[in-house]
Amino acid sequence: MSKPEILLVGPYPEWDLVELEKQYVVHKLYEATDKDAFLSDRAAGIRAVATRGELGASAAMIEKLPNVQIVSVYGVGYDAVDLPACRARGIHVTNTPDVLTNDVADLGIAMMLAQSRGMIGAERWVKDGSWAAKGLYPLKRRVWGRRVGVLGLGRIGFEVAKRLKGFDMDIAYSDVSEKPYAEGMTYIADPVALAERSDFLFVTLAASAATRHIVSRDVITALGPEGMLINISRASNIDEDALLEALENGVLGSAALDVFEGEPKLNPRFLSLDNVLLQPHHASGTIETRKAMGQLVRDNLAAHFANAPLPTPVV
Ligand code: 8YV
Repeated sequence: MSKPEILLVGPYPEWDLVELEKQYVVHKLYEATDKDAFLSDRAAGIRAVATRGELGASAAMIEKLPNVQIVSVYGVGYDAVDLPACRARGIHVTNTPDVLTNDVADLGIAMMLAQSRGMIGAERWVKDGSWAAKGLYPLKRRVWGRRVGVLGLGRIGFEVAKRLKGFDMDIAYSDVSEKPYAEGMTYIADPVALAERSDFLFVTLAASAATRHIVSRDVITALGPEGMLINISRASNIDEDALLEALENGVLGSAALDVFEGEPKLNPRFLSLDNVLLQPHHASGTIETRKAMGQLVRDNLAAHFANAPLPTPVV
């Protein structure tokens, strides 16, 4: 039997590519200079799309692929996949939940600690000789015992909160409803009220049209000049213009961000701020997790082509 043809939207690690190429003819969209011509030449044969969380699959792309049956996302977030376009054509969509939850939560905590204790600047202080020349590093802010808000108590938010308990923090959360598993945490429905009582605010909710700019100018202002915003979800959850303005004017104390509008070409205003910790969207970026994500992408594709139930369907 001939191998099914799949479209790979962005690069995967070599170990995944090797495995995919054993089962499928893989068309690498990211290598094409003229993407439209590349798609039109191959469109008829393509039966599956393998993409990444931040790359997704647009309505325009899906429209160009008349025989596509499944979009398999390497990532938990599928906000960049046009779900209505997929639903309209009966195209399945799968993602990679659970396998990345703990690593994403770990990076969020690391970002909070690194930023609050000024670890990046502290390393520079050692390496550039400031320690010897100037003496002690400026004092920074404590983490343990302080007030923290978690916006979105889903799988990742819950794992963040679990870790925060280890720092004896006073935890509140906001979500569409109170969660029965939120033991020892205060429920505050309104994100502005949540920000008002928080020293640190984690953004951990799945992005959708409904959550766009949920971290509004008002939320950012409520977090205040001593507050820190930590985003390990999607940039679209935050009003980025309001965030930049607040960071530049001291309306917000600081931010630790793994995701940006237009990434990887983020707004250059971020680069000149000294109250931000910037990360290259790598919260799920461990070898262990990425291998599990790649396996789950392949498991979903294999199940689809075997007419078996999909392990992690979204649609
Ligand atoms: C990316 C993510 O998919 O899980 C998500 O939603 O955004 C990430 O895990 C990952 O960076 C691979 O591109």
